[in-house]
Amino acid sequence: MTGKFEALSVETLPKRLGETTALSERIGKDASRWKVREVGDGNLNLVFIVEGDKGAAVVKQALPYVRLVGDSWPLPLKRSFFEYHALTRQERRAPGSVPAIYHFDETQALIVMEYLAPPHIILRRALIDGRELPKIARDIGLFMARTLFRGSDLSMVTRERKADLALFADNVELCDITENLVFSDPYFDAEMNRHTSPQLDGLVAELRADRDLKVEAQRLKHLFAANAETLLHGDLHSGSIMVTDSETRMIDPEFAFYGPIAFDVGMLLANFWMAFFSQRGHEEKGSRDSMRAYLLKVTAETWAVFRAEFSHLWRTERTGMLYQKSLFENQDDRLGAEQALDHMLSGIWTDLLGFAGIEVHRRILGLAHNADFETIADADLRARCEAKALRFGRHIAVNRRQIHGIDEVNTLAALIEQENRI
Ligand code: SR1
Ligand code: MG
Repeated sequence: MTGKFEALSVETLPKRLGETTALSERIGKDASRWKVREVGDGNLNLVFIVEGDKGAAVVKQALPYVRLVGDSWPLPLKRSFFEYHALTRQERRAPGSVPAIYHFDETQALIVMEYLAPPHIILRRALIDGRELPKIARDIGLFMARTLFRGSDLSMVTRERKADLALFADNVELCDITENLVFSDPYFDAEMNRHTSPQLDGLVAELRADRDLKVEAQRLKHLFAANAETLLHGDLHSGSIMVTDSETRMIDPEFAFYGPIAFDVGMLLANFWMAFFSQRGHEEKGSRDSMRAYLLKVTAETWAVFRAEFSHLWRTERTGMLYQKSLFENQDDRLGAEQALDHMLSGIWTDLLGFAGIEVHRRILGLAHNADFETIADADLRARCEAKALRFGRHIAVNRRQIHGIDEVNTLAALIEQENRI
């Protein structure tokens, strides 16, 4: 396809993409027989599943505005360019962890990619359903360690990393969404905010008047904006991951940019903790005790896998200009390298707690809520779950420098979850 950008529709897609060989060779050449469904349920884009005689593929197209809000909020099409380039780098750095890419059309802002057929399901949906997936901690922990290590100056040729940093620095508008929606809006009466009201009104007022919390949120925003450490996924929540019992794939990295390693890890763990706090709202068919225990185990295991793989890469692939081996191993100073690694991991730990706390807040107080809580129909019950998550988020964000291990965080989460107050 060439020419001016035009949004696809179920009706126009076969005609417009019928000549795209990367698609037709894969799913079947007779476009008149293609079956097309629009399945996008995210906040930003169109997503089509196209099935032909031979197979199926996904066509994802950016719209020139935020789908969730409408054309009153313009958003550049170039996010599709960043998503494409992030996916190709993630595939290189963590093979098999993202959908295969078949075709990219920059003008039409569309990516044709592998269809992850059922039983693939969005991870968030699976967690709401109470499914205990056996592989997610390991797969996501490895994905984060590999992409975040290999996209940094610990690994890359610094000239290449700087060129890449310049490329992704143009993803300004999507960073702007995060900068405002995640780090600032939840803490004042921003126009697009909403929360479960009136149940949470008192707590929301308390959080907005909480000076320590606001200062911490801004310190984290500063870190997010100023610490261009690695190529992030940028939006690694449980809605950006597709799973089966045996497979895990990360999708939707359109928010990709160079930022702090701890951001991806913190956002991801926050989504597990939110799933944990929301379980009380999904007990119509029986207790979720086992699911709660599973979710805390997943956070601990994800962090352990991340640490172990990051440490392994540190020892075996540290070829970049940071902490170079000539200063340590090559002088027979392995301990020095280990000391620097400990220092780095403890910095990531402290910061991820901050990012996680803030992510919890924005999903309950800001514009973009998540289905874990939103699908709890009883507003009083939902508010009780959300209030616990908000208190937990505040604690880990503000006290992050005094919290030294994941067990401590999970003990706190379990205690707060047992509390009986709004
Ligand atoms: C207006 S976009 C709102 C949110 O959706 C995306 O998934 C990101 O998380 C963003 O913050
Ligand atoms: Mg997304």
